[in-house]
Amino acid sequence: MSGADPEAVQACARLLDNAQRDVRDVEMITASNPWIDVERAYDIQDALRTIKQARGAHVTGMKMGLTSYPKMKQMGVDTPIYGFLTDELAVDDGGTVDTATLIHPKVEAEIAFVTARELSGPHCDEAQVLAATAFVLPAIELIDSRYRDFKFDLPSVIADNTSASRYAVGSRPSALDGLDLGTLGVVLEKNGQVMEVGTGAAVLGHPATAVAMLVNMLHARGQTLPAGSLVLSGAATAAIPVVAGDSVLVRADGLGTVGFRLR
Ligand code: OOG
Ligand code: MG
Repeated sequence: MSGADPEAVQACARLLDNAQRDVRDVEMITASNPWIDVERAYDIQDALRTIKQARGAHVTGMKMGLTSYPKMKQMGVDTPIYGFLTDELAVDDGGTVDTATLIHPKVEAEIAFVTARELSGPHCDEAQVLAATAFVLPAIELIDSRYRDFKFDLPSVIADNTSASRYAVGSRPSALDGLDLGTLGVVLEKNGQVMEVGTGAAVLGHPATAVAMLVNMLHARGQTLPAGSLVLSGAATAAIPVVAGDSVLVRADGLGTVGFRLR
């Protein structure tokens, strides 16, 4: 944490953790903390992870964000970012999410990877990711920025663990043989209606490229992606708002479906 006051980093992490637990939005964190650049923002995210682990949460994997043109355009931020996933965020395929625990949820369609081997940077590429992939799954990410009106700049959203809130993956793993993730189509439905359509190509040209970018970004912070990691490669569609009573479903070509309901 060179260059930043460790206590200030801790205080920011606690503020964001409390906002999530209290289901209360807060002002974008850089507004009152102009010292937070991208590096300091990842320091805050690391501190947030430590706080959650100390409370008993287990890290289940990682997520990439803002890897797709629909999302960059929607959020007005144009650099990919990463966050972490914990068991507390996991929702069963076919399960239910309680909106009383959420501020202003949105859902997006993603492709998830599960790795069989450790991956490390700095030169990880799409081929290495594909060779290390055990299987892929269709995924829904539910994002819920802790910031008022979902408005943030790049350091703020990184500090807030890239809006991570819930995720669900499909129940049927698919091997990569015979799949072209670069052209695969994904459909996001709400209450039986198609809301957004996308393709793997929307995610940096190929979702494995997003995983490789994650590995190289982790390397820059002295970390690797352990074997057995689940990685959400980033939304292939824009995100859509959801409220209690909605049900959402993602269909991905050749990968099957995943869905849940909000109450
Ligand atoms: C940031 C998280 C973006 C994705 O898949 O692009 C993200 C946000 O839009 O709130 O998870
Ligand atoms: Mg996402």
